[in-house]
Amino acid sequence: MDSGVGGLTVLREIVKILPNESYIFVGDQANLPYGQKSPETVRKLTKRIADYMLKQNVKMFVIACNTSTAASLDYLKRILPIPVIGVIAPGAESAVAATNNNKIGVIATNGTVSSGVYQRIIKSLDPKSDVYSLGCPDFVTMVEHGDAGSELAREKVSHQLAYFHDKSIDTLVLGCTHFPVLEAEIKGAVNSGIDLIDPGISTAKSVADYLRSHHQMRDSSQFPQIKSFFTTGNQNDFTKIADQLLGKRITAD
Ligand code: DGN
Repeated sequence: MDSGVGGLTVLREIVKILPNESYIFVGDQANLPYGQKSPETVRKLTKRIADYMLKQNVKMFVIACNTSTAASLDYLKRILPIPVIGVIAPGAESAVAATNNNKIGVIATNGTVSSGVYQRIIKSLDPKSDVYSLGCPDFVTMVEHGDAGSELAREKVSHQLAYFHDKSIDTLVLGCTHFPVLEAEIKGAVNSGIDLIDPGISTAKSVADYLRSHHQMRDSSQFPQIKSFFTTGNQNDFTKIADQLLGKRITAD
């Protein structure tokens, strides 16, 4: 699940390494953005989707949203009878593995930044690291409006990311699942030597590792694979952007 279409960037990575599984994706666009809401509200909204997923008999719940992960991963892990995987720990681990100078930038929603979860996990893995976090809520709106690739997006992204110019970071975490959609703009706005970390990639590995080690990975011959997409918002808006992100036409309910 995600608050909108951004989580599809995580789904895309999971499907790449687990092509035989079936997937149900819910984008809570009626309640987007999550980034400005209180942790309690985000927890309530995420739980509502988790309850829906349980009714569909899913074997695992992936919170493909950093803001929801920050607000509700620990809570949902405690109360749900199925494994729950979030995107922050895998992203933080990749950043720590990638950095050479221990200076890591994180861009995310204001909710994720003020939770301090990236900072906490990165510091627990590498106490010597310096973490510079920046809230970029406008990036989410641009992605939801399909503005990625436009001149306006390029300008806004480079204006915001100027914050990092004097920070000497060598690694930047795209700490919101909407941000990989703006990868070209982000790359153009920061020094060329900076490694961009998409937590979706390491989250996909965590999902696969869990299923493999618990013998829950589906064999291709077992069942037909199903992918279902739901939005709590407008179906046309959802599919227009989902098609671009997934590179194929989908229908959403
Ligand atoms: N895509 C979500 C995230 O990773 O934090 C948040 C988008 C939003 O709802 N503001």
